[in-house]
Amino acid sequence: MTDSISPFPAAPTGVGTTLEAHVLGGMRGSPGATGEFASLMNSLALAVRIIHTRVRAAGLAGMLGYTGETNVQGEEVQKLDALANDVLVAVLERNKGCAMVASEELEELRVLSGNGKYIVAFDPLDGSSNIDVNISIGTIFSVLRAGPGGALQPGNKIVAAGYSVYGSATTLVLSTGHGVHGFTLDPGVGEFFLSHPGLQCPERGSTYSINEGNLTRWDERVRKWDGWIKSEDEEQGLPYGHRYVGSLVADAHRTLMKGGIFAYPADSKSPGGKLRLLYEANPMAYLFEQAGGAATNGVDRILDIVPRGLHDRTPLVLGSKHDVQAYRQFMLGER
Ligand code: P6P
Repeated sequence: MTDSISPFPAAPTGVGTTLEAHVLGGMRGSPGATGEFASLMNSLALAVRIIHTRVRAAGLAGMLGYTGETNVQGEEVQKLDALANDVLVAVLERNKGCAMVASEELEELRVLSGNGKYIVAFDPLDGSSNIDVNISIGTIFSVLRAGPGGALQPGNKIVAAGYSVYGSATTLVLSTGHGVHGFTLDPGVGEFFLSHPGLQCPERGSTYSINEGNLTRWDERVRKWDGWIKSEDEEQGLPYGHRYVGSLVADAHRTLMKGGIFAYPADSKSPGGKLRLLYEANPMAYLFEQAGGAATNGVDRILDIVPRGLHDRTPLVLGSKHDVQAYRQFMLGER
């Protein structure tokens, strides 16, 4: 039975698949699974649910605005940034499967009391500049196995990644290595229910997402690509429409769902790129590849970059395989 609203068949009882049931279902095929991984996924979902309530109530609870502190990135810390970070650390501290965390808001790696098997890297609240104007923001995370490399492992070692979008609905997009699945929070129940099973990034899209305000700061090859993608050429399906929210989670989510390309290139102001490798680029790259898309720094695969520090930055290009490949051709001077 498919009801008139949802494109997905509702369960006979009208009760959907919870995130917990979905993750546990995925574990059935893992001999020797201890449940530690599933428990970690549920802890992350709990943290997102708590942050959801704080974000929704922020305007009423005096939680908008700045703390007056500056973080390791040199950015003014918003009250909600600090709160989201505290929620994630507290929830993961209680989950003995998490050995340590790396956060945009923490200068150093935080070792937790549990000697668990996993490391979690996160941007607790991405899109800070949009918090006070009620534009979608989100939490981004990736999970690595604890090992010699600590948190400085390349993204190809990631075992799970996800992001939430605190938008018109709160959604959680997650991959544990078996495709990408979207869950929508039912605030009345306080549960995430499977709403977008098997998300696939279309082979090609029709929008490009980049901060055009940086045009004069880009490398000549980026400017050439930018001029090409907005040129009038019906045969090549151009121009693409321009969409840019300024929250990575929002721009990436739209690109994952509808296809197209998101790019935050290096520029004269941010010569190494603006976005952070460990807890923004890597989780997004993992998700896009799991969904059949692509993610590069313009030339190289994001997931193959070996981090040198917790807060490394990188140029980031995410999107449909066709569109990312076209961008790469400009970067290689092939177009
Ligand atoms: P700009 C938000 O502050 C953020 O870190 C990402 O979420 C977003 O993609 C980017 O910065 C926006 O940067 O320079 O376009 O405002």
